Amino acid sequence: MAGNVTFTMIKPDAVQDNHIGGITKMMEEAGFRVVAMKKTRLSEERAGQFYEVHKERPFYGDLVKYMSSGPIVAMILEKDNAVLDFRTLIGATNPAQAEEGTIRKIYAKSVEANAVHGSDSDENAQIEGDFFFGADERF
Ligand code: YYY
Ligand code: MG
Repeated sequence: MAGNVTFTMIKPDAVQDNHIGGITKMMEEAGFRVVAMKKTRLSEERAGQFYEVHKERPFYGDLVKYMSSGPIVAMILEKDNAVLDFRTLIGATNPAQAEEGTIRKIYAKSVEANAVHGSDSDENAQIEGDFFFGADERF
């Protein structure tokens, strides 16, 4: 059965450009409830840990630098079928391939600066949420 939470980050460019509100509004209007929310900045070491699954990929070094280049907003979101419905809401990794009306189509600047992260499985949603939030930060 599909789980009911996913994890997202609003990435540094979108935070820098004052799109926290616009992006969060799209999430809420799509039926997601904010369970946890935090503005923070990842060190290179923490960003490296978060994206460890991509360690062997050619873009890993740049991605880690980018994700630690400025503050991000981390969130746990709740909705039925959260992981898949959220991937639909954000659109393709490469914004040039993202559907009209998706968060990445509207806010992404490039494949790397693609506005938001979204978990790719229920298991990773749990792991990624736990990476940022304790039990007393979820409501
Ligand atoms: O899950 P998603 O964020 O859509 O893409 P992933 O394939 O997991 O890659 C994570 C992250 O890495 C992506 O959001 C941007 C960056 N990236 C990149 O900079 N260049 C690529 N060719 C692929 C991904
Ligand atoms: Mg991914």
